[in-house]
Amino acid sequence: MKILILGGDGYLGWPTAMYLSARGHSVAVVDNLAKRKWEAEVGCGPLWPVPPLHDRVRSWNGTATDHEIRMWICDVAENRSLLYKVMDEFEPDTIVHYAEQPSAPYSQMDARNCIYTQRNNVLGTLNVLMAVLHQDSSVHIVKLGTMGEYGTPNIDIEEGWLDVTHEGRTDRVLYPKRPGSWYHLSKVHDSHNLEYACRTWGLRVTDLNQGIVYGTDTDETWLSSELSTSFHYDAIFGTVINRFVTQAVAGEPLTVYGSGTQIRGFLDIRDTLRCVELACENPAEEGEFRVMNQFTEQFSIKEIAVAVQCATADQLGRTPEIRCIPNPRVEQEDHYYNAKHTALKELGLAPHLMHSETLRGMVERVNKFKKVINPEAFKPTVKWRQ
Ligand code: USQ
Repeated sequence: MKILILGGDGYLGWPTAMYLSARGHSVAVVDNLAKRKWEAEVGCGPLWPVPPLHDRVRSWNGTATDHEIRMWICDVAENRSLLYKVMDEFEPDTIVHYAEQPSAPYSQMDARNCIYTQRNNVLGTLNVLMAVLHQDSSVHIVKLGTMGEYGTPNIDIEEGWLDVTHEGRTDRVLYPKRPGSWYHLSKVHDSHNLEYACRTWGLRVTDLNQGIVYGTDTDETWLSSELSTSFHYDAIFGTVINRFVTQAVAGEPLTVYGSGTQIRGFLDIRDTLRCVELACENPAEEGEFRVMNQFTEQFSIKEIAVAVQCATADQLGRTPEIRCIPNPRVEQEDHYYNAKHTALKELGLAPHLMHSETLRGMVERVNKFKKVINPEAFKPTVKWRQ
């Protein structure tokens, strides 16, 4: 299958490209290298060096393997005509769309970042829809959405759709969304635009509402340090488990926001790749807007902190402190949470669950870079109410 990966320089985009390439798919990546600019803007960077995309592609194509990944530098949100050219030249069967600003705190920093995030994400996705319509409307779009689109409703979370009975009549509607940041809202807008395009133009779309990803490596990143993917631990781009592991290694307190009773869905980075593969290999029907909730387990933030604390004690022989700090975000801390997530398992996902061995492996890997950890980067500086 020919798979075009938009956002191929990112934490997930790059390992996805290698994973699918290694399994015999013809893969091309597109990126505008914006993540590296955002990092420079907020003064943070990945824990270990991440070679430029050109070098990683060269390394994958030349020295590391027999496979070839093609590459285009293109801003999906700003350069629709170049995206059309890429589509005409590569003629993908499937597009995997990761090319979005992925950070909730970044989107909450100020007016500029709020508007930039929504503009970049919403317009980028619209351009992808137009590019498919321009080239071949049977191309399957696999779009990375987020579990945060749903928020924390007081009813079970379904996989994208809800059967509603009202005043004696029933209908199947998009599940109501109540997200908690400008970033998460941008993905809600994407979902609505995608569903409309399926209904109106007969496009085929899979929206993968992904939970919080953790992990440092995949089978392909282990092949060579030149194939590494980025690992962030700062308060803007670092996700909670990756941050807690780095804080624990640095001997700093684990920063639980608020009571830590808020519950989220999580998954191992290796499962992200498998889920995307399953979505590509089992495309949505013509005109179908298919939604799958992409996470494997749900935990409270406090449970995560305790698991990282135990793994650190086992691995390094010392117990990090867990510290509840005032929550910089506006989010429910005590709430009901039961999110369905059976669709990907039914397609064949066999999850890597969050065993202590996985966390110990992360601690071991991060510990090799202990000296370059910048503790200043742990402090949450973005406050939702300001
Ligand atoms: N949290 C802490 N301490 C920290 C960092 C975070 O307690 O030091 C808490 C937050 O308050 C929040 C939870 O951990 O309740 C998750 O925060 P996060 O920064 O790990 O994740 P989030 O902002 O929700 O966004 C991340 C990714 C995003 C993806 C999303 C999936 O950055 O791209 O869409 O996870 S989900 O959260 O399921 O929507």
